[in-house]
Amino acid sequence: MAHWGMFEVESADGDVSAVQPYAGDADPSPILGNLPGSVRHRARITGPAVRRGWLESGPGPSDVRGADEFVAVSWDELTELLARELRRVVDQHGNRAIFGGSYGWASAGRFHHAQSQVHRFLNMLGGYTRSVHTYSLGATGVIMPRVVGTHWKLFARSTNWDVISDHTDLMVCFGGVPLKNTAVNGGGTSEHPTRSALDRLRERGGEVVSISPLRDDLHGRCEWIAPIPGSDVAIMLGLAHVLASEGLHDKDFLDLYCVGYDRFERYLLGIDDGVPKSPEWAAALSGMSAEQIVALARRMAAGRTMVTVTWSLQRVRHGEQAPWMGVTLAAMLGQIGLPGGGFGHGYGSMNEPGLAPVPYPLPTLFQGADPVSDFIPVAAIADLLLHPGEEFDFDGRRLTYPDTRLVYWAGGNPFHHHQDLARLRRALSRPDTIVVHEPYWTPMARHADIVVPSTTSLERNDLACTRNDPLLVAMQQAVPRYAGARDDYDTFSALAHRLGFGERFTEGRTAQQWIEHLYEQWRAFVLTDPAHLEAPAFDEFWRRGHVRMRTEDGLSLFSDFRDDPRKNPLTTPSGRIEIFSADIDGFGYDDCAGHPRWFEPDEWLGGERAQQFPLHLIANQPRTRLHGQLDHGATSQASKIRGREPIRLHPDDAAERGLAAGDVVRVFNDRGACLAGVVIDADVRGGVVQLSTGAWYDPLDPADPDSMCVHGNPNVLTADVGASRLSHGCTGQHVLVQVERFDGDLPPIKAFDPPL
Ligand SMILES: Nc1nc2c(c(=O)[nH]1)N[C@H]1C(S)=C(S)[C@@H](COP(=O)(O)OP(=O)(O)OC[C@H]3O[C@@H](n4cnc5c(=O)[nH]c(N)nc54)[C@H](O)[C@@H]3O)O[C@H]1N2
Ligand SMILES: Nc1nc2c(c(=O)[nH]1)N[C@H]1C(S)=C(S)[C@@H](COP(=O)(O)OP(=O)(O)OC[C@H]3O[C@@H](n4cnc5c(=O)[nH]c(N)nc54)[C@H](O)[C@@H]3O)O[C@H]1N2
Ligand SMILES: [Mo]
Repeated sequence: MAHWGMFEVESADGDVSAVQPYAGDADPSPILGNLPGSVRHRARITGPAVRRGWLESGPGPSDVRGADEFVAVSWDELTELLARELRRVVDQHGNRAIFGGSYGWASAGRFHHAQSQVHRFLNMLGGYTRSVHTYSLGATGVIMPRVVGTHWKLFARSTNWDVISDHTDLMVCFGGVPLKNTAVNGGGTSEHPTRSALDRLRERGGEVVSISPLRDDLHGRCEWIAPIPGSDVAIMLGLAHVLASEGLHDKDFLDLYCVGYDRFERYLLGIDDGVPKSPEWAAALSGMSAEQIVALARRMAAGRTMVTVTWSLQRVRHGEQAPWMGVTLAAMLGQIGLPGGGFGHGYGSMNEPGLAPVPYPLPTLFQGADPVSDFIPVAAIADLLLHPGEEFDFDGRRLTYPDTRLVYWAGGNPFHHHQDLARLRRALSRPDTIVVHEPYWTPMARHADIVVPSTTSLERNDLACTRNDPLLVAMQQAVPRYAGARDDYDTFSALAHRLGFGERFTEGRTAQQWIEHLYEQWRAFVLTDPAHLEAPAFDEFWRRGHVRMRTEDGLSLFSDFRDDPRKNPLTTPSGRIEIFSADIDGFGYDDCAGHPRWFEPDEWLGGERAQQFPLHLIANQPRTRLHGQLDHGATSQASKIRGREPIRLHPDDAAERGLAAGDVVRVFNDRGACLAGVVIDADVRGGVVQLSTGAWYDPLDPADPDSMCVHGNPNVLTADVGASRLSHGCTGQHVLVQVERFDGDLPPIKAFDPPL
């Protein structure tokens, strides 16, 4: 099992030679094509390594990280060095000086999950400064609990795809329903139902409207509307204005199930600010016509309508507004909780939304509690390192960045996930020591002082399952461990023994004993469920390869709340949907108000900055891989152009710049530049270019933090600013750029060659 699906492998010479998708998966992901040859790829880390400057001069800030040589050390030396350094930092600076960063997707698998391992280890060490929320859902994770009492239930207990196929008349999809993203689910997935669910909806006569800068964000027949990126909230307000002014809004629903509609309506109608958020107003901002907006609003009110918002719409500045306004629009239609109506967040963002949940807890490695109270919103990593001691706002609180001496990373890649990589490189020069566990020489591993080689999931046994998939899977080791790589668990066990808490960390179990233990804990629980399907003893489970769990089918999001709002209130302060939040209003932020509203984006075609950088770059998720993982694999490499990441442009934008398909271009703004390979495509809106994330950062001059990336990583261009003072969510999805042909000698791609 991988995050992108279930499969079986054939192996030869210690590597994967072929991959067969699970027979029960009707729509397996092309990402599986990256696996053959991945285990023994030259980008693997062969053994423990320490940066030469760190080894020779000891811990301390350094601006040669990322450009230095490495010295091979033995595992015993590595354990000794690392244990001593952890002890030093804790004794001299306290546990809060350790940032246990480790945001990232590492591998599927419940036991060898790198984040669980590193957090458990650091908790037992006495704690660490941690991060909260995700790059995926930074704004949603803060705003939606305040609006509907939860954010995870929006996905885990979302309206089921079968219910949508059977009941929805009109699906209005902000951000489309990109099939490419449904390949992926955190922790894995055994089925991919989105394509067939949309087909069945249309066969029944249902209609789909996709509002997105890219036509291929919706597969199959649909009405494609391509407004100016970043204008979605204005469009939703325009639609809401039609509903309110034509009396098409459901006043009973708003009275019974919501609070604060009146406050919001004053804003909508322009009563206080003199600016009605009319279809004409929305048209001027979005490039849609006012007639189009009026007609769409009337259609939405005429039948069973589902409003969906992809996660990408909140990965921008003011990212709170799109999901909040999406819920508000759906509340005005009055169909939240009805089959096929209401609101959805993340259909086409991840496979999970629309899949039936498992009604019991999953096998989970206990991480313990963190004795340190300091934390940061996850996307504030560079701010943390650059501004120790400074105060910042987060979700109504005033917090302080601790003084970080040691960064401990296992299972993620900040050079994939973070914005403004030049700024990140400067931030990474600040701490005394950076430790990275990685199977591969990613850019993050190259910026480490202590490099700890990890196994990949193919080299070890594990258990896999997720909260919205019927299968609990035995992930069986496919190939022997590569060279000097070790399981993260073994590394942490050795360190814990050296530091005096080995027994507590391991509880005396080997990895295989842990897997069996986690399974048996789960099994004991499942056996108490009278409706459970199967729960064989461990040996039998391991022989069969998987067991099938019960799922709750046919869900409609918030139907229990709708059925009985007194018995099943939302966990908001009012128990209802907060169209107006008195709490947020009370924070007095200038970039997030008490109700959803339009804020002009920083990076968009409607603003002044577009005169300097006239193309809107969409830095979305890659079709050919998961983030930066296995960028060297066959599926990912097949999409590259002269080794560079493809950038898609509209034919008019290409013609204006004299570009032909297959050209290499320099993509740039005032933060940085990268090279990319041209694909010309009329399915991209004019004025928009699309360059997915995930090409490994490959600076022309590794010693220069501002160096051009020769490979096509869009995060050299994106701004490192939070969504707002409320959430500080990641804003990497949008950035303004200019593009010009690159006629110089093409620099080689060095990202996959190990450092000296
Ligand atoms: N511009 C822009 N930037 C974005 C986004 C965007 O939309 N636009 N999206 C953001 C989003 S939603 C996300 S989730 C992030 C993703 O960012 P990340 O999750 O950090 O990216 P990955 O490449 O998946 O990094 C996972 C790393 O774990 C390593 N790994 C795999 N297995 C193991 C293991 O067993 N042990 C250890 N120690 N390591 C292992 C892999 O080799 C890989 O390098 O990116 C964010 N960045
Ligand atoms: N193949 C693949 N699938 C993945 C991942 C991966 O790396 N590879 N990563 C997974 C992860 S961790 C996450 S969090 C999810 C992310 O899920 P999302 O954030 O939803 O995914 P994206 O592909 O970044 O964006 C979806 C689409 O939104 C559209 N869009 C962007 N800006 C705007 C806008 O202003 N308005 C409108 N209307 N549309 C806009 C873009 O055209 C884009 O294709 O994807 C998951 N799925
Ligand atoms: Mo994500």
